[in-house]
Amino acid sequence: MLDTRTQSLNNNPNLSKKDVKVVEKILSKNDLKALEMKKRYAQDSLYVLNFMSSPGSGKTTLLENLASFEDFKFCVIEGDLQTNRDADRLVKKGVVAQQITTGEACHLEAAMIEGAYDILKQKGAIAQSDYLVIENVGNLVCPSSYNLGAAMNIVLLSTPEGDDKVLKYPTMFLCADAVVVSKADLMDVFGFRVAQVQEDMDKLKPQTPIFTLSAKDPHSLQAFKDFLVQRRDQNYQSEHSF
Ligand SMILES: Nc1nc2c(ncn2[C@@H]2O[C@H](COP(=O)(O)OP(=O)(O)OP(=O)(O)O)[C@@H](O)[C@H]2O)c(=O)[nH]1
Ligand SMILES: [Mg+2]
Repeated sequence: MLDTRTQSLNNNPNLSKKDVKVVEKILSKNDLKALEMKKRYAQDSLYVLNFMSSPGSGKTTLLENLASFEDFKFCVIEGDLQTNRDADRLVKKGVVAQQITTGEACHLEAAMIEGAYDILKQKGAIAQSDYLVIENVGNLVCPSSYNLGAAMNIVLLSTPEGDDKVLKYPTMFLCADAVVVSKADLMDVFGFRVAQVQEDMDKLKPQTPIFTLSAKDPHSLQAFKDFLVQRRDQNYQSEHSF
């Protein structure tokens, strides 16, 4: 039984059968590793969140702000092409964070998570956390193709990026178990309409929760944090197949 991605690749006249086989092999290897990691998260009673968005949408800022909640104990795996800057920012907030530098790769893969996870485990951070947040490489395309075994995939869209992105980048927003509209304080400056995001998500993936947050307004974080706690209590597991 071929999944929908493979079917669409098979029907793509620009790809030869050989191309399709190669793509299938790489994806299935990552999927197997993601399954293995999912079992490890469960053994460690860890609820795993995969944060994805364009570069600069506010992923790390959101994590910095979540660090102030006492009932949200988390550690972080950071993905960037280069530098430890994001991990360093979180360490300053008292969060144990392990940086992965991917070099030229525009996404994280499950095998990369495994290495960083082992280090967090050695540091004792896994035992002390209820949540592991994976901050994926800033990119609205590639990370949506790689399963990391997370319980939830959370996609941020910041107001300066524009309210038309959901249907322009459907593969990413199809992954979303929740959408966060970030930088709400800039909404009027950029003429951003949350109603447009809602309308497009209703077409693409109805009933996906949408949160509107601003780093300038700590109260706006409360509902989002409560939602994450509730999802963990329910042991909600994403049904998205990558
Ligand atoms: N006005 C405003 N600025 C914000 C908000 N959240 C983040 N920023 C700013 O946006 C810039 C990028 O934020 P980051 O948190 O580094 O974004 P990121 O998604 O982690 O970026 P990458 O890791 O590079 O993909 C920083 O200058 C933040 O201060 C917000 O709610 N309002
Ligand atoms: Mg970041």
